[in-house]
Amino acid sequence: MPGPFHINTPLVESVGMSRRLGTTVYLKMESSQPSGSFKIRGIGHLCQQMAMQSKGIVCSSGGNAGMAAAHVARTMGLPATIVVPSSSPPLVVQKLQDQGATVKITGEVWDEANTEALRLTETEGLTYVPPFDHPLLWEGHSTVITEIAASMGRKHKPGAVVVSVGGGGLLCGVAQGLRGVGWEDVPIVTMETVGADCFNAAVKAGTIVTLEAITSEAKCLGAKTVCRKAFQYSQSTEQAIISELVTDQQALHAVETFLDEERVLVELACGAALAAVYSGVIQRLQDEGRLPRPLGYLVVIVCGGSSINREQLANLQKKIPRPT
Ligand code: PLV
Repeated sequence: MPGPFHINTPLVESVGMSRRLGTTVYLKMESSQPSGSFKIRGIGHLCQQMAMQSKGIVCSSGGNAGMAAAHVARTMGLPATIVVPSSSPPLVVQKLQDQGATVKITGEVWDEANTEALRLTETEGLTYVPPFDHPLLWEGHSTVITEIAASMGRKHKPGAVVVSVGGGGLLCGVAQGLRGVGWEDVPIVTMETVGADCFNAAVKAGTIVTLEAITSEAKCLGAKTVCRKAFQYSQSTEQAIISELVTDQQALHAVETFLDEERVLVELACGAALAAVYSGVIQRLQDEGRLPRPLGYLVVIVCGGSSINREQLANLQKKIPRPT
């Protein structure tokens, strides 16, 4: 069986973040994955289990799930069709094509692209690869925590883990991984941008809700409805999940600061997680008594993302107004 397709990513201290927070911050560098994001963990695992005998795969994606699916399919020698919404920048389409995938642009947001992917599954007999809502994805993503536990030692728990949330697949993997290593009492801080906040909306409403539109520029967080499992985790009393929002401005500022300080360029979806430290969200949660002070070390999952280069960064800097 081919794979695993993902690599064991670096876990490195961020001196700049640690200084800001007054506690050690470790970055789990999923931006180093061969497909540019954590998505390859879950998608690689799912394809290993489900696509061995397949005549091809189809994946609906804001971009990064598609990048992972295209990479895995190419390695497995399978054709891949990736359906993306028109909000995915041309740079992503090009990168998918470079991976040998057939790209179809359908709809304005991921949910519409997904309807088309499901249709192709039926009509073309392709294996459907979902971007966030599947137990095999969560199991694959959970290895991000297993690796941290192996590096730090299980006895040396983090004080909290920070993740970005789109459809909630990474969150489910992290929650499952924490339980798996006996760290179920470690709080998870979930980060979304205003306008791509389906998890936060569900937590506030106490029930799953569907957003009317995605108004954030963090298109890879742009699922209109969070997956059921992620919502269920938020309702569990076993593990604290703290749902927080930042603006696109704050996410962009985080991307820029991260580039300057850590010399790594990530997309806005990842900037949301980085803003937890750069915009003082963690510090505020400590002030409010929702996270302890001292905290123990903080882990930020640097989820990465391929939908960024200098030109795309400049586009975002033009589109997203600076705070006055
Ligand atoms: N992006 C998905 C869903 O888009 C995709 O198709 O690529 N960070 C990055 C860089 C991401 O690309 C994503 C998801 C997330 C975080 C959030 O992960 P999730 O969806 O598992 O919560 C609509």
